[in-house]
Amino acid sequence: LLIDVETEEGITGSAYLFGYLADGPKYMAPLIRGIAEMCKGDALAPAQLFAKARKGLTLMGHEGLALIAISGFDMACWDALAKAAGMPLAVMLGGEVKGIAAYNSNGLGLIELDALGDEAQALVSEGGFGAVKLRVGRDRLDDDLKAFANVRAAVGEDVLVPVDFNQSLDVEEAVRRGRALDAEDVYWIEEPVVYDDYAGCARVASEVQTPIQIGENFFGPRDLNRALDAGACDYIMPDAERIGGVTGWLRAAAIAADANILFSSHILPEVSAHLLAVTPTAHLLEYVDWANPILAEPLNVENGHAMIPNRPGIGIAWDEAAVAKYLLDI
Ligand code: SMN
Ligand code: MG
Repeated sequence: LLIDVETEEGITGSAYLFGYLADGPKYMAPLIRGIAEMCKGDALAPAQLFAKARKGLTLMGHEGLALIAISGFDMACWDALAKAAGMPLAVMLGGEVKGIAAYNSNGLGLIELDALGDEAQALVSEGGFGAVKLRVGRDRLDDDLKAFANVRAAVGEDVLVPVDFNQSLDVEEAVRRGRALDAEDVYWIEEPVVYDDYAGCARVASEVQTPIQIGENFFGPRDLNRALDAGACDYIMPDAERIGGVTGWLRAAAIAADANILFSSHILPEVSAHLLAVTPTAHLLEYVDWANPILAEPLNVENGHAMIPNRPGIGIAWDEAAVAKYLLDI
């Protein structure tokens, strides 16, 4: 879902949200239009607009879809502000334009076991990545182990290989599979159980040696606090579209810095690169090329690093011909 926030001064701030479901953008668009209506004529002060939008929706609950919409609006507002200042967002936030260490997350889904090796090799060589993520949670533990072995054999010992269960296990099975994976060189185990079971995830984290990674489903910085209080994880990877855009991310980054916990990103690599540049415990950027078909200048990756573009704002501009081609009437 592409968002353009127009200012009276003529600067347009842009951001996009990942839709998750085929109908995802249809649920999100009316909320964003409502927020825009609420904030029309206000000063371009993102922290203030964030608070106003959140308060405006709070009687219906300010998490879930509401926070996704607020996050999208917030990112577009920050983009406009950085463009007005003539600075890349990272610079506007006190950081610098640089490369951010990344892993390639473009593939390695639940495909044929025999196809994983070739795909892993291709993912590592495009862009010189030092890390690549594998999706697991096949019907049998044995097939997860085979999947990992195939990827490891293809990429060699020096490439980091985190695995992602996408919440597919119950706590007992997560402990069983986690312990089996402890015998392998797995960089992290991501979302072993349903995203809001912090107590269950804490049991997995205490019984499994491999670091447990969660965070793409933190709805706002408070969820990060709750997860840390519960001892649910070793690493975190908030998603800019759920943590509260730029405004929410900065608050989450402060909490993570205090707790000294490594902070990666979840999808949305274009804006996440800027944000990781000012995250004290920055870890790895999740690189996906999913927005490339509609971007005039896609994010560059060099030597496994996502290169923050030296352009004002987030540095995204729509490829208008591609946008026209894919337009939905919502
Ligand atoms: C993921 C899940 C759903 C949509 C995008 C990405 C996955 C990840 O959990 O971490 O890449
Ligand atoms: Mg994940």
